[in-house]
Amino acid sequence: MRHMATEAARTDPDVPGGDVAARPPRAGEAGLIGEGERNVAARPARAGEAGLIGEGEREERASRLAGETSSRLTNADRVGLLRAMLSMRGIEERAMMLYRQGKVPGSFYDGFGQEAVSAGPAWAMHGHDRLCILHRDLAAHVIRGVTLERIFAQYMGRAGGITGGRDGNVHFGERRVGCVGMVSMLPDMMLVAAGLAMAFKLRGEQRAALTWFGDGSTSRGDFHEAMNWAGVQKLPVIFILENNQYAYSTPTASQFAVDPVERAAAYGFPGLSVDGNDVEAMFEATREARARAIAGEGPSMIEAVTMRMHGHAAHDDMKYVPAEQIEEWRRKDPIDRQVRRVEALGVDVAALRAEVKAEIDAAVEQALAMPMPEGETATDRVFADEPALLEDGASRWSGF
Ligand SMILES: Cc1ncc(C[n+]2csc(CCOP(=O)(O)OP(=O)(O)O)c2C)c(N)n1
Ligand SMILES: [Mg+2]
Repeated sequence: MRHMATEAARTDPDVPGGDVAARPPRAGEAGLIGEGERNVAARPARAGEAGLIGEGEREERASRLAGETSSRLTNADRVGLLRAMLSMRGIEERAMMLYRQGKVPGSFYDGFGQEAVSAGPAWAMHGHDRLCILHRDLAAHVIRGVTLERIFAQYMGRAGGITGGRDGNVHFGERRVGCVGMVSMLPDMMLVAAGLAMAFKLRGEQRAALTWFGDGSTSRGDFHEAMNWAGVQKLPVIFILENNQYAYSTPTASQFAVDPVERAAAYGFPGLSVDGNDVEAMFEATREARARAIAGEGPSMIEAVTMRMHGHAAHDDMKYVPAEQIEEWRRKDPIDRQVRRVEALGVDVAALRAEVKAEIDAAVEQALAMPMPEGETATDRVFADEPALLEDGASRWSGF
């Protein structure tokens, strides 16, 4: 973390006065890498640098981050982050009710308790960056600019939803705000993000791609392929490992014998562990990783340590999760934590909550009024008959 912070300060184009977005990337930056650089990239990170961390250090690192705020965030950013997390929780709670009323077909997946994992990183990305968003990362869609009524319409399979009723609930991505449609084969979006980053590198563009993936994904071959390619090519990609302690009913202890953060070092780039319930810590870690990426220093893996507070989906009563574990994590709720920070700034959080609730009420009404798709349109947009390019999304951070 410290190492990365120093690196970012040297190279960060986001620092006022350090704007390098307009100039072409220098050789060795986003272009071809020389042998010497390859050797640097290939050596494993030293302990205490990034990558190899012991249990004690991990705890120390998490507690150090927990009390910190990022000096790069204005008060408006801090409130914006809280607002995005409140929107995510409010939308998902309402959608769960709609599911129970039979208005959301299939099942419903939510990210209750993980709101900081998507909000912090999405806030740190520029509108011309690209995102591949996973199933528990709703705040990222909201931050990019997907409207709430379209999200509800998506959940309910309406014509006005992002997929227009062709897929249910969380399998979506809005290309018009720079997001790839969610790939359900996990973690194939790591490869898609690596591909996007490869394009940026080949074109010499200073842009980055980011994707989230679950702890369960780290056991898959695709994870290793993406990590390897990103490391070899020094791609401008950010991998966010969403460690929520379970992959369906399998706890992490049964998933890996080696800390997945250490694996990043094995592929030649930094991995770091962050308190995933601290939205500002997640923002700061991602901001630093993005600065590294667009400076041509290659990928980063950020492990967001968090907890899946609900079952895998609405149909899962998660009786395999000990009650004490849930209780312990309830005390670390990411929204409560950000509320405390924002209240300390003198912001009326009750008014903010009321504003978000009103927005959700209006969005549900609008979505319920939308028609179901016409049957004869079912095969439209299933295949890419005409190329439809990704467009830019919202860029929320005040530092851009
Ligand atoms: C290759 C593949 N195998 C199985 C599944 C079915 N599946 C969907 S989510 C999931 C659990 C994933 O766990 P994790 O990666 O930890 O993410 P989490 O659900 O905990 O956020 C599984 C097994 C899938 N989508 N893709
Ligand atoms: Mg998981």
